Amino acid sequence: MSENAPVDSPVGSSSSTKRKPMVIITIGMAGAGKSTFVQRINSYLHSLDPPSPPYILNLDPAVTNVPFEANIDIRDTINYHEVMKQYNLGPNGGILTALNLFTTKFDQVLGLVEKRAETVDHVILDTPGQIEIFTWSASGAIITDAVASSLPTVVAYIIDTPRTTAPATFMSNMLYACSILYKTKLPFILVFNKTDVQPHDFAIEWMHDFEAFQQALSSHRGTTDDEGEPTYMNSLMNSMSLVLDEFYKHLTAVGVSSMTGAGMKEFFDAVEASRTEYENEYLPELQRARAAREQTLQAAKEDSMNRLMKDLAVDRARNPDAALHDRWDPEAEEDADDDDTELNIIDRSEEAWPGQYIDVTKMRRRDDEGMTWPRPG
Ligand SMILES: Nc1nc2c(ncn2[C@@H]2O[C@H](COP(=O)(O)OP(=O)(O)O)[C@@H](O)[C@H]2O)c(=O)[nH]1
Ligand SMILES: [Mg+2]
Repeated sequence: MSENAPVDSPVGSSSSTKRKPMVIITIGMAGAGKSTFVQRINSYLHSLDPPSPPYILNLDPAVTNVPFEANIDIRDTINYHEVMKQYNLGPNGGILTALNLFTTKFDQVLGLVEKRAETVDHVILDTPGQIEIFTWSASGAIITDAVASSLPTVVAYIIDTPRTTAPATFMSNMLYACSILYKTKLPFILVFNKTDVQPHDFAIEWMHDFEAFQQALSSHRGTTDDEGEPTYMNSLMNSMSLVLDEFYKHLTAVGVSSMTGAGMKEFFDAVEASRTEYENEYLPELQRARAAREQTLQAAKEDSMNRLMKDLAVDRARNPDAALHDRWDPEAEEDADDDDTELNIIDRSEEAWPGQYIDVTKMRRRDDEGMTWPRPG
């Protein structure tokens, strides 16, 4: 903490010095409690003194009722049932396609979020129930990258604690979390939810002491065969627990109950710590990657320009007669219409958006109309 930070200064709260809001992306298996958790943090932030209402985005097109009031709801833009019908898809394909269609409009969503950045402290994303739809889709990656390059972002990985008490389940859940961490490279909080049903201390112990985890493994039914000998799964997991040990060092774990509201303060402490991590680690990396990309692009441009010039020179040397005629002739230009030489770029960004309903499911080519998609089987 720097000593000259304007902690108690009355001018510290003026809008010009306001910190950027933190974006919290909730990710987790279906039924882990993502939506309930979003509802809980929403009511927690409202109950603060002074209240600090968040800006909430619901990205689950298939949810029938969300337990919170979303500021932007994918369901306002896309009718998931209509998508399933039009594209002849099942539930998962429908959710994925709906998310893809929504992502084509995400720049506008981001614009709305950025507009509110002056007034809110938290932006919260609730993701579709099925984890893989968000974590392993192009649109999930586009949305994550878009928000993370605009605002400080943290991933809240929600875990169904009562359902992860078996060592093998625990490990697969941790491996999944690990894969998301390495994919997004964002600050990461493991949120052990439903602690009202099952306290999460066993998980903390396993994370801090891999010998305790290996002990649990060897005594658990599922990992020994009929004679009580460890199965191949057991030894595989034994070695993996050593690998995961490194992963655990990079994240924070908190226990919460979205039902009772326990652990909310700890969660937001972890969110604040993530802000520092984002600024010190993610942001420099992002800027470095951007600069590198810019440089590669510039180098490629220069390279192709150089080659073009070289080709031209060779061409002229080989064919001096043609080169003599190959120059600008002011006479020939005389009757050319000057107006045609300028390209008109049209800026449509001024067109109405806020609140406008765009039914992107209707954005199909004309000749698509009436087309029937082949059905397997
Ligand atoms: N006991 C308990 N149940 C919870 C808690 N959080 C969520 N649930 C329940 O878990 C189920 C799935 O929650 P939901 O938020 O829809 O999960 P999502 O699919 O991850 O969005 C619901 O029945 C919730 O009531 C919690 O902290 N404690
Ligand atoms: Mg949900």
